[in-house]
Order: sequence, then C-alpha cells, then structure tokens
Amino acid sequence: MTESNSKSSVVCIPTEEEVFYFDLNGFIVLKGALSDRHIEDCNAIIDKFLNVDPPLRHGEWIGAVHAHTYSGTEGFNLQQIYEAGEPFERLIDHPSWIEKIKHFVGGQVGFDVKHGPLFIDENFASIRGPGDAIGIHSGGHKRTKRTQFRQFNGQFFCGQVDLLIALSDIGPGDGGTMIVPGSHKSNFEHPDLRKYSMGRDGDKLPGADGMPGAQEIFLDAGDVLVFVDALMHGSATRINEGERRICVFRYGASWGNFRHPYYPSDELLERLTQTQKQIVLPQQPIRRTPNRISDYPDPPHATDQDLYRGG
Ligand SMILES: O=C(O)CCC(=O)C(=O)O
Ligand SMILES: [Fe+2]
Repeated sequence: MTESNSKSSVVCIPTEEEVFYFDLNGFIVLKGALSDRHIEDCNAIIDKFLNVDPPLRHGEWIGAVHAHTYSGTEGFNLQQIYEAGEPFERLIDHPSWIEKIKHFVGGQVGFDVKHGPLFIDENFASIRGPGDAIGIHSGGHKRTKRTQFRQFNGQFFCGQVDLLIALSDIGPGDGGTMIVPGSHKSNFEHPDLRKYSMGRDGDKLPGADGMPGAQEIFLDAGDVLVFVDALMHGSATRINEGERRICVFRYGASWGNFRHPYYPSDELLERLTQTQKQIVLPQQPIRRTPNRISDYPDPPHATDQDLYRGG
C-alpha cells in the first residue's frame, strides 16, 4: 500500500509509488484527500436525508437522489449522491484524485476519450449500522470487461476504477472494506470464495471477516481507497455501534453507460462546470436538423453540438 498526503486544492498526479502499487496490488490509499470542513458538509447533508420524517424507504426519491437498499445486510444507499448539493458535486473532479483517476482508467489518447476523459457510471453514499456488511465479490478470474484491469506499454486501460471515500473513521469493528491484494490479476477462483461471497446463505457474519488472503483497509474520515473494480473486494461486518459512512464514485471511459437507469437532472447539469458536466454526461444527442421531414422531433436532451463525425 502507498499513501499520499493531499489535503490542499493542488491537483495531484500519481506518484511513481502509486503507479507501482496500483499495478501490483490493484489499490492504493490516498490519506487526507478531503478537508475536515468538506467531510462535515457532506455528513450534514446525509444527516438531512436520514432525518426526513417519515424515514426514506427503498425505492423512494428525494429530488434526484434515490433511496436504495439491496435485499440483504448491505445497508442504506443514497444513489446519485452528486445531486445532493455542492459538497458532493465537488467530488466529481476533486483535485486530490482526478488526475490519478484519469491515469488509472487510462487510455487518455485515442478512441476511448472520444467523448471526454471519463464517465461516472455510479455514485452513491452508503450508510451501514451494526450487523451490516457486503460479502466478497469481483476478482480478475471473472474477466468481466466492464471492471477489467489492463496495462500495456506502461499505460493503464482499466474498465472501472472506484473511489471509496471515507466520511467516518473506519477502524477495527467498523466494517472496513476488505480486499484481496493482487486478485485483479488472478486466473483462478479463490478456493474459499463461496464461504465469504455476497448473497450467500449461512449463519455466520455476512461480511468477508477472516477470509484467507484478504486484508481489511482502515481509513480515517477524508481518506480515499482507490481500486480497480476487478480486485476481489467486499467488507468486514460492522460490529461497533454507530454508522459507517462512505461514498463510492465509479469511473470508466467516456463511452460507458450508467449501471442503474439513472440520469442527471437538468438542475445538476446547469450547476456543474463544463469539466464536471463532461464527466457526468459525456454523450449528449444532437438535434435532427436540418431535416427533410418538417417538424421531425429531436431526441430527448438534444443539444446543438457539432456533428460527431467518428474517427
Ligand atoms: O462497502 C464496502 O466497503 C465496499 C462496497 C462495494 O464493494 C460495493 O458497493 O460494490
Ligand atoms: Fe464492489
């Protein structure tokens, strides 16, 4: 593991150590990536969502934010969290990580960046209490294209690079993320996968607690775990009282599409900078004009942008 200290607004490019360890292990940790003030602002917004009366239930919307749970013990998610206010909008292209993410998603010259440098295909806040966890999932042996790890000629070409941003301190008993270092390159299924996997039946803790070869990542609020999604990962079970709070932002190439069928709101798109907008919605359809058939309708959200000519 390597750590870098980047609490300021200086744009941080990946260090040689980060490149080495991201390649070797499939993850790095950025220490102190967010300021205390920024963490407080994000948590204050999450508090408001959690305190609405009656409480938000799975499937309900609050504006453009969607309350979501999986069926088991994975906790409560606020999907499309970048819609929840400026402190979350800033996470889209935060200087502590944006250049590192571009480097690790890679392919920054050529066809992959036809629509821009990146695309966020999922973003959410996750809140977990005692007993909650997510079992182990992913792994290089699956060869999933969407989440793949690839490196060629000194450049990365990864399908999906995840940022897991700690909004609370995550120490022993708090249900830290668990990863199997190097498993983004594995060719064989972990022999104990079934005992620790997501969605399994069983009477033991629902997380990856005690999984051979796995490592629990402890973070202070404001630290960020950066990993290629092909890395085998999950979490330990939260044992302590109180909540574990994180945000997850998943980045891939500009031609990607949303994991869940969400779409950014017009209000968000109006508020964002051009750089942020291109990461949130790299591809926008063009108007069907000029048109030989009069009054032929435009696609939804059509813009006047120049015609895409391929290439
Ligand atoms: O909760 C964690 O620590 C990991 C989350 C995760 O892997 C996921 O949501 O896909
Ligand atoms: Fe995951």
